[in-house]
Amino acid sequence: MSSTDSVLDAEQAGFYREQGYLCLPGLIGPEWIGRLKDAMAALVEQSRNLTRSDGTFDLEDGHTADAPRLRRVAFLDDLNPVFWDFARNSVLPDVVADLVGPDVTFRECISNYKWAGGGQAVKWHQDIPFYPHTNLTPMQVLVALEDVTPEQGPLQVIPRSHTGPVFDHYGPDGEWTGYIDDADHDKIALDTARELTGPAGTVTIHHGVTVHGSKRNDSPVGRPVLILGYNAADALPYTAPAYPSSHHGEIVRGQPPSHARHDPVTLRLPPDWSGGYTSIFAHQDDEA
Ligand SMILES: O=C(O)CCC(=O)C(=O)O
Repeated sequence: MSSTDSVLDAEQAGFYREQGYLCLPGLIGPEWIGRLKDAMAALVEQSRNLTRSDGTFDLEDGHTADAPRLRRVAFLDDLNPVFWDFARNSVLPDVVADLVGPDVTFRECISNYKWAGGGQAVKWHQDIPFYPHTNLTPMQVLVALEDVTPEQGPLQVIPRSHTGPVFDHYGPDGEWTGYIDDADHDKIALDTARELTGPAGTVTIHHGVTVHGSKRNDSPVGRPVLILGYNAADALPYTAPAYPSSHHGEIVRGQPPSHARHDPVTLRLPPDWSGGYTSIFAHQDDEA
């Protein structure tokens, strides 16, 4: 797929390189947001009769048919064509191409609902330990489907933490936890955390090494976000993906890679996800 016009200016791309994140308020217009919200609402309907989480639907405690409470739905690009259309044909892959392109690979499309009245916190973590690649270009893109205020548990990032180190996401007992142990918190400038808020359609992007998390949503308003993973096409994974949808690894801008590019970094291997993955919420809550 050929490249299209630049979306980001040099200052925005420079900010991402220096700070390891970017916040683009209201980047996605109401037409896309409306289509995506309809598709997300249809998934909530589909979840009503589920009584337990599976590899696709991740339910919060207290989920019932009458009052559904979702933490996450995965494999969205396979569940409804609107999500794949968005992942491939919206402005997002162009934004990613501006940061690490021109050749861009799609990795995954999932949603976090962060339900009103107690939606689960996400503990401090980095993404690259979940899916090591030959280089550090993998990034996560969050698209706010509703307005996000500080009360709803917005994404928080630690500026410049993408320069390292990469922390262990295993606990002292050697079990995968999916978060950075408290013992390492004094090595992270947590007091510099930035809360990324904005109107529906706001897009945030964070680098795979950026430390990030979000607080519990005790507000009466949900905080549904779509999460899309992309990377430079010359970043090749060497462990099983958590969410191997039919589009995982597809080139969405530019050309397929002829080489794997390596960054000089040692990454501890995550558990083998080839037998199935639940969600970061389940691991962090020790349910997995
Ligand atoms: O939804 C959030 O606030 C955090 C998203 C995230 O970091 C994740 O799901 O890995």
